[in-house]
Amino acid sequence: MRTKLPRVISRVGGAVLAGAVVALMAATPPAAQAVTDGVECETPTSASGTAESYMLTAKSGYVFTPDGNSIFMWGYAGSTGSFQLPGPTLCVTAGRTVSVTLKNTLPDPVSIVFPGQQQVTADGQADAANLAASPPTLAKPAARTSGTVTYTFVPDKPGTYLYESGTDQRKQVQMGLFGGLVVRPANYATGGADAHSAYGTAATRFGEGQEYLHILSEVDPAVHLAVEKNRVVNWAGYRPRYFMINGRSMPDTLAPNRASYLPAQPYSAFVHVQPFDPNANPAPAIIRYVNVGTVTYPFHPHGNSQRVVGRDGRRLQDGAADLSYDKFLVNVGPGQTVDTLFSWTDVDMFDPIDNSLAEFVPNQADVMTTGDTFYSQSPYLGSYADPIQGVTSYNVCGEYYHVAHSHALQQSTNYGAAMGGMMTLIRIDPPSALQTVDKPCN
Ligand SMILES: [Cu+2]
Repeated sequence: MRTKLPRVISRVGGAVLAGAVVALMAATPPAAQAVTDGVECETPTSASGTAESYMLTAKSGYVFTPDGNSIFMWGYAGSTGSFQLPGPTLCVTAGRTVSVTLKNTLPDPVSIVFPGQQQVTADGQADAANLAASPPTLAKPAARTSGTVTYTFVPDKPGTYLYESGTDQRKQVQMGLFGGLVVRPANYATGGADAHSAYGTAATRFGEGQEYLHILSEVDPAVHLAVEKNRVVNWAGYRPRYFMINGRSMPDTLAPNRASYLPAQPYSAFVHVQPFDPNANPAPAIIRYVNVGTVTYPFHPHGNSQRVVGRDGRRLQDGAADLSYDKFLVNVGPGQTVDTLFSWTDVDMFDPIDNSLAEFVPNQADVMTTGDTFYSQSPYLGSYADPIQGVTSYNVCGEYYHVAHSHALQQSTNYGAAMGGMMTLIRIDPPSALQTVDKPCN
């Protein structure tokens, strides 16, 4: 975790991104609202100690893109009944029975397939693919316009998974029929040393309120327009123009959960961490990546590496041996999930000489101090003092921001316009011991 990022990348990224980040921070100050980010779990329609049920309704709606476009989509609505992208995040517990009832209002038969789950039943029968059907399907579909089907399974392994339509997948997954499935370890809620972890182990613990899910996807608006107008889709001309995290493109990725101006895109992709603090914050954040697109997305945060602890719902281990590893850029393949732990470690705040918390001087290459940036002008994280005269200081409490984005840079665009797409910001707060009374982090 203490590996420094390659400095050249920080420099190049910082130089290119500084202007846009300044503009974005000015337009979207996180200070202005209570930040509600991170995983928001769907409320089950019923739950007991051993089972929980969900209701998903396949329906159509529209999502907004930052360049003013509005795109016709299909999606799974949750208990609110409102169309949303992606579908509700289902947070379940290993060993407990999960039932998902799918109600279809779309003009095509649709289904749900749960990759990585075993012995899934559909309406009480063993679920199975039917590739001879028209359209071919990997799971029992709900009939067009009004069908219903109930899938049941018992997740046996904690980790990050996706769910998506198993029917006519090229079309239906592109149209938006997908969501995230987080399987928690059985001891998640019961406490103990390994509680609040991704895999029920101390090495995969993460901080309270520090859980993030990034569902990565792409949109070719021509496909969506064809489906909306009931025309034949020209798949030979498939070319995605929008790239999304949680159904949003930068800068909408920064807005909080359930931002009122994104009524069908409820999930933020903003990440908010504190530096590793041996006294106050002993666990890192977890970022769970899910790729529902057609190509690999090389995703990376600036400023620090991530610790890859799981892939496809499996902890990286070999018997007792921990096979997790630090990676600056994580390639998330189509259909794959990757679990990473992330914390801010570019901090020399614990002074071993006088055994105290020291002020943190960030590396100059990490600090954008060109005279008019959002940064406070102080090289000290944790200080809000002395912005130069005439310069507005945009930050809240001495925190700063790094971008995180797809390094396939055409995926960090909105219809070709740079500084959009599959991109977000990571906010790093000063350690609590360095926060000041008059400018507390919120
Ligand atoms: Cu970058």
